[in-house]
Amino acid sequence: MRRTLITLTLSLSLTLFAGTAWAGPGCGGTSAVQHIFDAADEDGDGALTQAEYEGAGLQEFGVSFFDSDLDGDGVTSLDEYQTLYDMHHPKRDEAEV
Ligand SMILES: [Ca+2]
Ligand SMILES: [Ca+2]
Repeated sequence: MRRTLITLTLSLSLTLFAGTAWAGPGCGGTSAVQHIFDAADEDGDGALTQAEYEGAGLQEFGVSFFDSDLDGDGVTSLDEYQTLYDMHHPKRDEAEV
């Protein structure tokens, strides 16, 4: 039940977010999110399996693997992780992260 609510909320956020996100500052560089994601993505396929996600301890930031997989395809993509990250880290200088 809770997951459904989160997924709906994230879907709405993602829709609003998609139009402006990629024009913002930090575009073109390696962001903190990308860095975290790449470190967790052990096989480098651009998606985190549950084993990779939990192996990197990402659930300790407060979002379980199942909540991070927004579209339910069984892996967490960088876009999904970025969306979650932005929700939990309201806009501020990425250099502080
Ligand atoms: Ca992977
Ligand atoms: Ca997914």
